[in-house]
Amino acid sequence: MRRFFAPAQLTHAPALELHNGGFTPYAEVPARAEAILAAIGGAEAPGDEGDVPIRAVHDAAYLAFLRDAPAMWRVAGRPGEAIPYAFPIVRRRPLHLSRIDALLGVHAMDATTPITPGTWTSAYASAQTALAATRAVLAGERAAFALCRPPGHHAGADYCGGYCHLNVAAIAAQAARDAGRVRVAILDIDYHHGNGTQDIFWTRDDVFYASVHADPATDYPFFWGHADERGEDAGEGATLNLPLPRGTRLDAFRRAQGQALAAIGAWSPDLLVVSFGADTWEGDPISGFALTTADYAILARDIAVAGWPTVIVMEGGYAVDALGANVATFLGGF
Ligand code: SP5
Ligand code: ZN
Repeated sequence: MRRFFAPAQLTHAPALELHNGGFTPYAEVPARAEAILAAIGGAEAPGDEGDVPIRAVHDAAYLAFLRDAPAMWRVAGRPGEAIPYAFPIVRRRPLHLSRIDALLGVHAMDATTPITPGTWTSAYASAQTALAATRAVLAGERAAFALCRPPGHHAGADYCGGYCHLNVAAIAAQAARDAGRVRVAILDIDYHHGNGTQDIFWTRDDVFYASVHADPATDYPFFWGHADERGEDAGEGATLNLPLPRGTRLDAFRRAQGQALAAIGAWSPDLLVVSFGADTWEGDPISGFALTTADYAILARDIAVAGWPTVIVMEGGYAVDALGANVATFLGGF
């Protein structure tokens, strides 16, 4: 399987994240990508398609913010990395503010995702990696892997969060649409619900979003991913959420993924994007499912037998020592 990665994706390396009332070491470390790269035996460098396919998903003001926030933070005299602390609660009227703290609140969904001077470079490269894998599949590959890092599925059209800045799965799906694939589906099997992807396609009937994830009643991102969220307007019925309890093992996960695949099959996609997170692994330090390394081959085969052209993008997975084996095993199932 062709696989893609750009070294510039390593530039984003926050030291700390604010979580559970204190600063802890940042979980989404560059070593994640290096571990995967070693396990899969390297990857091709993506090309550079510029920002047009990124702007097809993300707001221009948000992209400018991602580029400018670190300098604004510095100019404001702040030490460390840019982190928001005040958020415009739902239904506040839109205000056109310029203070860095206000912008951080507008463009972030949490305080666990610092923006560093290397963030834009890494996120941009991660998006190019997703696009390269998408082009490979559009050109006839049955499946291709984008070693995206930073990940993407928590990022919305105009906000970051959950270690994500640019929604690489959405950028891949949109690029496939713009290349003429009429019906695109996204299967999200990261431990966490992909709130950003859901938001981006919430009212659209051209991209189906199905997610298997930890119940948001107990797990981040809390405010999205409940079973009754099904999309709205033209997108009604084109979103499927399958929350599972902590402790979930292969059988229940596989059943839920099968339900997602059946819904995607009924919808008849021209191309599938898989948001793959290995944070469903039993030893993940921030998650609560109990999949084993061998389970990933079974889950991958269930997806592969459907036969859709498939772009696999990397999302979460924080047990760095096991990450390479988990990802390699998943890819080996295709
Ligand atoms: C892409 C993805 O998997 N994002 C996950 C975001 C989860 N954020 C909330 C949980 C933060 C837990 N932080 C643990 C810090 C350990 N140093
Ligand atoms: Zn995750």
